[in-house]
Amino acid sequence: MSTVGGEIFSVVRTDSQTLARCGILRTAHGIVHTPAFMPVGTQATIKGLLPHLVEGTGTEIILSNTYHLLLRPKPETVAALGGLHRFMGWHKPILTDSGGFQVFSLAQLTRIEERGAVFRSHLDGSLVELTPERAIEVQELLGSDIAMVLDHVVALPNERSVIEDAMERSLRWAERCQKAHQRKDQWLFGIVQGGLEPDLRLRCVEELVQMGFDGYAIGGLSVGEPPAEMYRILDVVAPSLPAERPRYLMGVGRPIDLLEAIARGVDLFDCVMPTRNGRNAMAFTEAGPLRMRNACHERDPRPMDPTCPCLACTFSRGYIRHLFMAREMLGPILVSLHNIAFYQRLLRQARAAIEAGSFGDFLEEKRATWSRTTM
Ligand code: PRF
Ligand code: ZN
Repeated sequence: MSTVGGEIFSVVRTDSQTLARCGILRTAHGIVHTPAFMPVGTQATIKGLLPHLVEGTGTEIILSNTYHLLLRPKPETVAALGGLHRFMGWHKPILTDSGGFQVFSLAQLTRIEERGAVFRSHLDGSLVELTPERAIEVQELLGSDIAMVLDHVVALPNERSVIEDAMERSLRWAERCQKAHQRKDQWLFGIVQGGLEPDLRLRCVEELVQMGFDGYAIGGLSVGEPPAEMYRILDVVAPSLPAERPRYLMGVGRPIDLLEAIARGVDLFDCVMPTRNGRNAMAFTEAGPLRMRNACHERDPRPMDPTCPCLACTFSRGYIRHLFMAREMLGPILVSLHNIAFYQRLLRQARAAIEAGSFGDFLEEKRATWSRTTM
């Protein structure tokens, strides 16, 4: 089969009904089949799950966070212990986010200066500065396979002038990140900002592509806007990015959002939803979400999802409800595991539909099923 692209990424198949594509992403710790979903390991752990359990779901790449590891245990400590892969016992690809988003969502008292972001640690209140150069240094110390540039993220809705200012600062920071970046075994992705303004988004794409990154992320979405607004921006941004480079939609999202974005040409995703909701007793299933604390599960012998091959689905709904009611740690563990397995199976199905040239039909079917649920 003919392939498009080169060293980092090859498109192996394009869907005939949509802009969806299947690809191979190559990293220093192995390949990733795209479209791919990255479970989130914020603090160098996918909460509650051992690496082999995560691997058993079909996960080929995970995400971790510069912001958290910068504050604790510190990147120099991780480096002294052999880098992030050895530190956490995950030997497949890792992408690290730059801290841009976490500074704006978690840190108290943020001051954005041209030099960088100054914030108070959410742990001990100490003042920390994160410059583009430090964000790269931290990610090089962690030794992730893919590093992200430091960006300036603003909440939506917001004034155009605020969005424009943050987008332009993100471009200047991206340039500084590119200059600072040295590791030859680590890819560096640019991040497209520009809110819900198509012309700002396109200007940002043009400038980033001019600089030339290994891959391109779409940031600043799923930050308070309705899903339809996000899809409208993806319609503009995704096709304007170079076809032979991976496209990553940051922090998205619900199962349906992933499929809608894949149809628009996105290759890579991360989201806390499967693990966060799992810890909170919400299980994703083919038939819609289940709330495992609900009394209706008390004597239910069925697994959460009878079509799911995961380890958690060898147990009954009644047992999992009991674990949550008794506040046993196995409850959050099992539902997190199941939810990651659900996401990975969905992406396998999406890849198979693209291979078959029928992703449009697959998406239509899922839209119809899930519009009747709260997924
Ligand atoms: N920038 C970075 N990380 C992110 C985002 C962003 O805009 C988002 C927005 N959904 C999630 N994570 N650096
Ligand atoms: Zn399951």
